[in-house]
Amino acid sequence: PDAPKPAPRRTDAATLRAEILEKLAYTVGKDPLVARDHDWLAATIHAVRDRVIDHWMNSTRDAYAKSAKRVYYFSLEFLIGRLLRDAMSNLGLVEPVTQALKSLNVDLDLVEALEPDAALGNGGLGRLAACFMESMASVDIPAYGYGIRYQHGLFKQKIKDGQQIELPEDWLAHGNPWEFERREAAYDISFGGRVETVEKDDNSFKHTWRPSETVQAVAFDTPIAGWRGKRVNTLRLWSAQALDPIRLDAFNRGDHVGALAEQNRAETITQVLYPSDSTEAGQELRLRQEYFFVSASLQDLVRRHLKQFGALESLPDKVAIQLNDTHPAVAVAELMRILVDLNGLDWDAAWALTTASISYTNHTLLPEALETWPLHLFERLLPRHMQIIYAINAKLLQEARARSASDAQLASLSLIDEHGGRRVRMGQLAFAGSHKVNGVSGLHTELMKTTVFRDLNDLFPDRITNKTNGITPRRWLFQANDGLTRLITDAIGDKVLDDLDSLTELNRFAGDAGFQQRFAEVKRANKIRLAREIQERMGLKVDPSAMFDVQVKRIHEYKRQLLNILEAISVYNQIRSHPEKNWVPRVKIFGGKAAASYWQAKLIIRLANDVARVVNADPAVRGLLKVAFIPNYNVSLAEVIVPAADLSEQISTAGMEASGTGNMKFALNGALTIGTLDGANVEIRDHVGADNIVIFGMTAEEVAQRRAQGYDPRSVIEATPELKDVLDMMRAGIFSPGEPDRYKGLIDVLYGSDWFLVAADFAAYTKAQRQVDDLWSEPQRWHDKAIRNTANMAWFSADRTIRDYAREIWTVPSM
Ligand code: DL6
Repeated sequence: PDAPKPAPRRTDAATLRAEILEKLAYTVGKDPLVARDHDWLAATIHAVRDRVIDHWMNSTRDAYAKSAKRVYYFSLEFLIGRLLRDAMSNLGLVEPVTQALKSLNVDLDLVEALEPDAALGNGGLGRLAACFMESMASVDIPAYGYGIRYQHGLFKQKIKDGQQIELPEDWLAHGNPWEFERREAAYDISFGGRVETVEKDDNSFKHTWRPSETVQAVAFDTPIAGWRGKRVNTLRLWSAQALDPIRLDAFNRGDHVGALAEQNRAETITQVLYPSDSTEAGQELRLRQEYFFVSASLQDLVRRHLKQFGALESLPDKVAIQLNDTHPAVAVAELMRILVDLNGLDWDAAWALTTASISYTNHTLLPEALETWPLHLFERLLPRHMQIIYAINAKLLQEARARSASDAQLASLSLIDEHGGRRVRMGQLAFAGSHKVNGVSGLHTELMKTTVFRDLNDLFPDRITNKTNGITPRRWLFQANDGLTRLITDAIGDKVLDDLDSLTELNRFAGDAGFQQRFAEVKRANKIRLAREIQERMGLKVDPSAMFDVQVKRIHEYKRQLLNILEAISVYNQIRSHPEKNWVPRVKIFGGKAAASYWQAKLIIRLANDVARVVNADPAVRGLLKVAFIPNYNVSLAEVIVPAADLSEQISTAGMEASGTGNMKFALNGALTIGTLDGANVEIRDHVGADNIVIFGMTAEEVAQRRAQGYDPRSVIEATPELKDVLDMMRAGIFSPGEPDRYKGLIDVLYGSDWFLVAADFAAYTKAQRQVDDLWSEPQRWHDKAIRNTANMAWFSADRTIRDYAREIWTVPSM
């Protein structure tokens, strides 16, 4: 702590120019005369990175010197996207770096577009983790993110003949200048084998795990800079390596392939991200990934704690472990193993420390996404953990019995599912091992209490708490929407950059004609940028004066992209049959990936593309309706799409979207939402005002009732001629010439069960869309509402969310 601090580096353009040139020569090894854009990118990142590192070291020292409590965010996914703009913006370097590069005839915009997206996540859950990392640094909480350094992130999506093709992603192909390998921070991670139990003198038992297989977890650290560089935290990602990278004995015997086999087997663990989102990924490899990163992270934080504080009894005073979903839930058993087996604590003391340190966030109620593992698999891979889970379960059931739980209640809260094949329930394990369990929106949290965790909630009524999600305004407003940010700071001053709550002052300008015009100009410029992107990527021309109506997110039946497409087809029919009407020109923009094995979702992508082909080519439409499915939706593309949207589609079946965070990004950037009362849409309505959002459809309660009553979609479809016409067209092969059965799978499900109530909400949705058309036809009213959306979204800053976690779950101070 007493070591000298590095002198702060200068941040003027001339200094940065000289440093970029130096990095180009001595780090990248290139002469500026022959340097290519990739080389300039690497040189720029290295120059910026030096400044990040100064803050990083100060932050790390500061946490140590203050003996601060640290937050450890355990997540199997971090969907971070690009880091250069984030780091420059948070450190106030955008202007000088732009100037420095300009003086070298290099265009920053061109160069930064070459940085690969770090796509170590699937969707909302992973992006939330990334926003939280930035926010924790911004509100000055010492924190580590712990996850996996996947060699290959989320697949690249290509659309070929209208269909999704998955291609491998290779973000590390050109190296990663942001990361630091820490060979010294490596841990052994074991699997398999058996447990030896011996009775000790005091009649207690000592359990020793004799694993059959061990690999090494090696740390790679990435600094994550908070706003104004106040704090820089560490994202520590683990990579798997064989203990003995090349077994020399085998190698010397000439068995070169055999010698590498062990290495390959070990490295497989961190090879790829599971491309599943809200769907089951039940593979042994997935469980290995989960245990691998959890064990490495716990060993790491326990080592750090012991080194600094000497004893484990103070663990919960200095350590808060947040489990992002159930993926890291095995942490409960692993921490118990570390405390009891490796450090000799007695069970009850260890349990008290474990539950006081750990807390868990639930992100879904979809039954197929609630993780369970076949008992035999769990036992084979983690035999000691299985014993620990049995012991935890025995105590839990004992406690429940003592409070006269019924057999049905015991069965529901047990960590072991006894229906069919026996399985370990990770949600119940995470719940039992945590002092707080949170949902991610008000509605979702209430539903947790009445559905999956009803019986555990009865037993521990103070445990469930709500922490509505948030997004970082730095990436999603300041960086992504420079034009709007300038307009806002011109109107209400720069203070908004540090105090987002002051955005509410914009309400004063909502009706101001001059402000509305400038607001509309910013939106138009963003739409022109997106139109250019669409033209370049897809060769499709779209008109920036038309309404940009956007639904971008993972493709899932519950998110109901299908409802949106069916409505678009219905509008197409009406434009053709009533050309005389005053149709509002719209561009329907879709984007999102489907899990590779999720056939219905892939069919929905195909339908969107087929409909686009027909509608876009039909002269009778006269350009009034265009449909664009933009391939390979990712964080960087979202940064271009979100600021350009007029209308944000958040139309999930009520009760099924835990929160949503895209909904927040769009509203903050001045899009109006058309949505159901689901997830955080409910709170968005409360904040922006019911007049400034278009809500339609069944509530979560009505959905539950309707399903309970026995819903008959066929009768609904038959009573809704516009919908029936659309389905008849699909059946006739209008969108799939020569292959009328292509969409049979979608149509049959709609007629047969329609679990997601597409048909039931169709009429309400079309009505709401016409309401949107009417509003669009009155630009002043539209702009007024759009401005009020931006003005009232500050509450959805991830800084607010993180402060809530800090105060109510982690008990750490925040700024
Ligand atoms: O909490 C982040 C995000 C929510 O905004 C989405 O509503 C929710 O669907 C998503 N959940 C998952 C769960 N997947 N699994 N397991 O991605 O979390």
